[in-house]
Amino acid sequence: MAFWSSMVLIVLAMLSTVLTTPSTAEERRRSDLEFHKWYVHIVNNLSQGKLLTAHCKSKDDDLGIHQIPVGDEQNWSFRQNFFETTLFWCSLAKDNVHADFDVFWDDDNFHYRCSFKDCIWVAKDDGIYLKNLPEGFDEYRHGWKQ
Ligand SMILES: *[C@@H]1O[C@H](CO)[C@@H](O)[C@H](O)[C@H]1NC(C)=O
Ligand SMILES: CC(=O)N[C@H]1CO[C@H](CO)[C@@H](O)[C@@H]1O
Repeated sequence: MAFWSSMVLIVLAMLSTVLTTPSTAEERRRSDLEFHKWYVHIVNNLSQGKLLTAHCKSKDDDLGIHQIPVGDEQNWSFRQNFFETTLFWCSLAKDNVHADFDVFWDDDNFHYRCSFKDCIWVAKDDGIYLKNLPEGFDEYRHGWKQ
């Protein structure tokens, strides 16, 4: 009886170790990233000298309206805050079309594309691309809307 109850306790102790280890690894990853500095870039790669109008915001900051000439960019940096999930979004416009989308959020697949530092959004004639920095190509992400 005592033998079986101690076996049960040992098994439970082992299980709880197995179940809690990933969460401490996750916490460690989060504290590594907590004071991590990120850059977001909005690049105008439109043809024919078209101006790109960008209006980007977070919950706390309105970065204002920027007119970005071809070949130029708007960029800003910030430190990620894991206690209030950091999120930026933009409204981009050219001619009579626009695209509204998130430009920074908390997601490993997204952070990977930024090489954990530079999230580069490129406006082209056919839509908005996100640079996949580690793999070296531009991924089509959003179309222009009327
Ligand atoms: C940020 O944008 C400016 C143009 O507004 C550019 O001159 C500068 O090189 C950019 N910085 C980075 C780190 O890309
Ligand atoms: C940042 C970026 O993607 N720049 C490209 C803009 O388009 C020209 C060709 O039209 C490319 O050479 C640049 O690399």
